Amino acid sequence: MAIYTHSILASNQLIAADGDQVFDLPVQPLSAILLHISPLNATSTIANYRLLEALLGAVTTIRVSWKGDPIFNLSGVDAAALALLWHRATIWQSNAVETDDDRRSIVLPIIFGRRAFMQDECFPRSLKGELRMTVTFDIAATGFDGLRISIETIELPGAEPSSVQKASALAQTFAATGQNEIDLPIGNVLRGILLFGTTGFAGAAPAPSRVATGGGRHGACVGDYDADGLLDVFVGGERRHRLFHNMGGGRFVDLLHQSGEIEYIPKPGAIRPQTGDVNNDGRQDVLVVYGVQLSPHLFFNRGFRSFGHARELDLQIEGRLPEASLGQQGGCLGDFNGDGALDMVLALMNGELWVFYREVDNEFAMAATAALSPESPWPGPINVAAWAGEPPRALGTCVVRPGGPPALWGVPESEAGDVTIRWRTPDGAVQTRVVEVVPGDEPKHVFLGEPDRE
Ligand SMILES: [Ca+2]
Ligand SMILES: [Ca+2]
Ligand SMILES: [Ca+2]
Repeated sequence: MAIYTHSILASNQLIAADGDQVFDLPVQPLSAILLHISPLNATSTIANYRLLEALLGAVTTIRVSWKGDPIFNLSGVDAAALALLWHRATIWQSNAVETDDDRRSIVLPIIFGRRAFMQDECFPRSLKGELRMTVTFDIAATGFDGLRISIETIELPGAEPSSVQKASALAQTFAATGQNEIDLPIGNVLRGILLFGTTGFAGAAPAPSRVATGGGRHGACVGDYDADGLLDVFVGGERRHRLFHNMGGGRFVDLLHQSGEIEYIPKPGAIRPQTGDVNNDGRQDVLVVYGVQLSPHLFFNRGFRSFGHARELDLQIEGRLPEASLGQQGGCLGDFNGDGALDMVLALMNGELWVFYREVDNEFAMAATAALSPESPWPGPINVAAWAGEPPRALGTCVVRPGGPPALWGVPESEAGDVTIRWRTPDGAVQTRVVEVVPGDEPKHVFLGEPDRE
């Protein structure tokens, strides 16, 4: 059994002066460090209510070294780019507005494998004092009045990693346009290169998007509701909802008013919609959950982005689980028992968690799934599409992320047989797999980036 330990090395520690701060790291195998940076803005100067980049600018360097040998050596901005773009880890940002202190703070993850909590990818056990973290601050340059930091670690006692991820940066200033060569590090297996420029966007002024959600809080989900291969977006909101149809070329048009009952049945107060084929007809449906006193709503997609209210699965109409009408903290769709039929989980306002396993006629519902393997050479997300039947009918595009939930396409009995699953890898190559989906069989699983597993 794997054990995870969470330690707090520094709690809201005041950094009074610029320069190096050194912390001894735990001796247990180390998976991740969370660095919480909270600047002080005691004068409440609005100019010091800074964006992420300015806040990260207060951290000149984060260096983790073993016996003086650097394992991780990046600036705050580089570490954030690595976490966001490579690990796909969220950088938590919190905002505080107090009478005399308006400020933003962030939590920056530093991960010693491709992901946190991986027993075979972390920094191995060390002796006390061997593994150290040095953080260099330049608070003066940012204009903050001071800075507080917290440092937390995730350790995996007993882990015997076979690899550890090191991270370092190569800063390069290009004097001329055209071809430029950069010497890459030697001596280690190179897992990847993250390239980003600090002046590359000088000429591109941000322009407002043509689509807008309007006021209030919103939640959104993507789905290919007309199965044309382009991902559309349903936005559920505190005040109103939208359904942005993807016209291609980066153009979206709100076509909620031409999308069937999903236009007028969902009420204001939706918090986090979800997409999924809940009736295995090969068309992507929508679940709307509410932060206000309403039961959730499910909408079956008739194809062509036309939705009908799934009355037979409606908790309120069916008189099931009256507590759900007090609202939900959240909800999701997923095949939690592996029978090929999407199930629904609701977290109710009273804290209860309910799972609704969808009943299927046979032991299994007909479905094909695709997941991006954690071992995949591509960090994702990757768009993946499926076709079933003869002639082939598009079942729509889905998005998969490494280690994330699989895309699931239901297949109706009339279209039993070969299901073609197709995706494009980041190098531009199109990959195709064909699986056979027939009544009574278990769902067929395809793992992207892992050719031998099925
Ligand atoms: Ca579409
Ligand atoms: Ca459906
Ligand atoms: Ca299921």
